[in-house]
Amino acid sequence: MLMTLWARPRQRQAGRRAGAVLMAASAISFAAATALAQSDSYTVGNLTVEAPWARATPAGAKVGGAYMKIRNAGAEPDRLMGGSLTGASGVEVHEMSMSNNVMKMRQLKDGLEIKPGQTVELKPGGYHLMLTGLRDGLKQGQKLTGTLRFEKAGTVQIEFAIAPIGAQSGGHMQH
Ligand SMILES: [Cu+2]
Repeated sequence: MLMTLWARPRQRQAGRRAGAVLMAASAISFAAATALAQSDSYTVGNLTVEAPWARATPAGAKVGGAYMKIRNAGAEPDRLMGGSLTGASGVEVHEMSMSNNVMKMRQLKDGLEIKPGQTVELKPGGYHLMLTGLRDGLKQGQKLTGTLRFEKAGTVQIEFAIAPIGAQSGGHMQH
């Protein structure tokens, strides 16, 4: 469990670096990179939400987790406050961390800060959106739709791809 959690971010960072090189190349490749991101990327104000995904739940589960990357290209900090999703009665911003070999989870009541120029990643074992009161659970291959709410940028409509139970990443973003 621990090994998996720690091994993952390295792969993802490599992907991010490749993305940055592509963006820097020219206006033409910038357009290409934007086209590649397509439905995987949502912009609201100075924020870009990338590769949102959720994890399928066992049948009957009432809670689930959703993940994404959020980039702040602005000059002011903003905060992810929560949102609303079809099929879930609540959406909370949570942080998971290891303490004395025990995974602990807490709600970030003041939201999750995204500093200017920073990309914050929500991922299994770390920051995540906690979906509560799921009506039918989350099924692999389906889409989860709704909105995210930011303190300054406001709300944005979003669609989460649903990856298999136990997935450590969205999968669809690894080309
Ligand atoms: Cu949680």
